[in-house]
Amino acid sequence: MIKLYVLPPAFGLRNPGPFALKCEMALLYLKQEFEMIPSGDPRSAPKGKLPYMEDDGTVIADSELILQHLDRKTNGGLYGHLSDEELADGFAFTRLAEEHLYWTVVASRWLDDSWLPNITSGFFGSLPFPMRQLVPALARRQVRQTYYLQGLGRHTLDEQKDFARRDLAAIERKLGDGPYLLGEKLTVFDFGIASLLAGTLDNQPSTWNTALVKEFQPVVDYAERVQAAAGAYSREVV
Ligand SMILES: N[C@@H](CCC(=O)N[C@@H](CS)C(=O)NCC(=O)O)C(=O)O
Repeated sequence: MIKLYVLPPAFGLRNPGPFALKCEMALLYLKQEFEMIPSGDPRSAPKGKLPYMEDDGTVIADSELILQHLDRKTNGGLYGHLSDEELADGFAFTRLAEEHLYWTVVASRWLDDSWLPNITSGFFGSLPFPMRQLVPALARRQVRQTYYLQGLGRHTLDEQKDFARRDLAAIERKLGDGPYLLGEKLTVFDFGIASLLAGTLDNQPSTWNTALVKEFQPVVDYAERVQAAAGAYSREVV
């Protein structure tokens, strides 16, 4: 059976990692049998990040490589029916969401002083004192450095928000009237983009990034539509 190693629930999210939720949606879409295994510390993952997957002795780390593996395993079940133009659009918008907009989600959780207690309780709550104080502070310093190296961390908060708004406006325009990114059909690219949006829309309490996404109602509706179609939600659904 396929094993998908993911972050444990946090911030009111059953699957707080957008990259893991994307893989969960793909596994459901492909009707694969799998089990999700909460794994507290990403440092123990093969590439130091979650998710990673084990499939019959093969270990695959990174959500995009997981999707490539699943596509090969199912003879093109994820990408095989898409045109070159659809693939180009899909990968370009995935990069926009996962490699740019994503960093503003990270910053809105980790670098906002008022949100820090949620990071401490959500990710480090099981650590004994004084580790519960020290480890989040060290991890936060690393996030700040990474955000600076990525580039967005060099801008004022207002400038960061406007970068994110331009990403969200691009997604809204690309969606147009279509229910999904590429029009009428739900594709693998919706899984990654909607997972990222869903996490920032539903993390509790909300962040400055949540408020930004809510400025774009068609994008909010899209995130909801994809989660319903995929049968997997970021938040706890009762
Ligand atoms: N490109 C990776 C990104 C995975 C990623 O950034 N995962 C986060 C959780 S959402 C993580 O493990 N972060 C821990 C770290 O960077 O130390 C993928 O698509 O799987």
